Amino acid sequence: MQNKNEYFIAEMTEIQSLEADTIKGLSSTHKYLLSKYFYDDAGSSIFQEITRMPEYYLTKTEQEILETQKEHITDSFISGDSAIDLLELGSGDGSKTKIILKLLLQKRSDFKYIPVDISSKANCDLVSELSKDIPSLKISPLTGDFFGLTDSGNINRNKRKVILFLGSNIGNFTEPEIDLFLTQLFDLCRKGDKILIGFDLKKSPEIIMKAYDDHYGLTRKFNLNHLARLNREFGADFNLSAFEHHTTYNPVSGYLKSFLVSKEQQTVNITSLGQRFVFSRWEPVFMELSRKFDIATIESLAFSHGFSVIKHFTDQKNWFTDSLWIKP
Ligand code: SAH
Ligand code: AVI
Repeated sequence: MQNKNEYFIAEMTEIQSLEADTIKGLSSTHKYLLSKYFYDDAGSSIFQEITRMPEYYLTKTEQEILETQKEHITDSFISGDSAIDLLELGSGDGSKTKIILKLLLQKRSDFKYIPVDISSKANCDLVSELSKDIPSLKISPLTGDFFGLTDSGNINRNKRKVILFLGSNIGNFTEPEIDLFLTQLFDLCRKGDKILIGFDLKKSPEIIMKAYDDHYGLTRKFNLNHLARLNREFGADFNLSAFEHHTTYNPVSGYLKSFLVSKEQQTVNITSLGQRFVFSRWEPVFMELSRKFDIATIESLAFSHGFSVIKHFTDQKNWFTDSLWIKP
């Protein structure tokens, strides 16, 4: 039975859209898979391991920003008298968000936290963690693709809102996806609503490469888990050792791209989809974009989508920014 807190894009369950997107991506001239499907149960725990690697500076850096500037950030959320819905898109384990939630709750008790994530395990774990750690928090999780949120009828449009999109999740979007996402956010917001978006900033390519091409093999495992998921869920016969993980960074565009490259000519059968796909030797499959930004680009994204920038909360090294926008 469908859980009332689950919503789907275009009437499709996650598994139906995984099926359609897999066939589309692997049939394309330049093969690709979508990174939003990285986060099954196994993928969500590999991601948590990634966030604990010293080289994956993003989590620690954003944590520093939230810790050191939490007073200012929470004050800016509660200006005015109305109760707020605090929505977090792609909340994951919410570990950094807790910093904000705890302080916000001390300042105002009349807000509801609505974590939205495609992974139902991530949501379940988050709810049980938060109910132990912050028992008085009102929490109302939603499971599904945040791109379907505006049409899902799950959001109270009359309520004042603050929307969090942390962790540089926005870096995983293509330019058209950023456009669609920001257009949907603008539509979801009322005048005066605010959004806080985490952007990973351009920095030394060496530092960026180390975060995504780690010597523990965790990012490789994270990418290969997508193929393992297709083996588990659709009876595919991907031989994981026949693929090599490869990462590139372009300091001009700020595009960090991850690929799995087929080490040999091979045919993969996806039994329950009735599909077979041929991979040439050294044929790449594009797996994920993790884009890095600069402040000028962030400001132009805000303005071109109708938002005004209130402030960029940055860390000491200027490696990351949580950028606060308002719908004027
Ligand atoms: N915000 C957290 C987690 C980042 S990992 C942090 O900063 O650490 C990205 C999270 O977004 C995962 O939990 C994943 O399941 C979720 N996610 C990715 N694509 C999504 C989509 N299209 N809709 C909803 N959730 C998504
Ligand atoms: C969730 N997202 C912002 C991560 C990132 O940095 O792009 C996912 C990730 N991919 C590899 N390592 C971490």
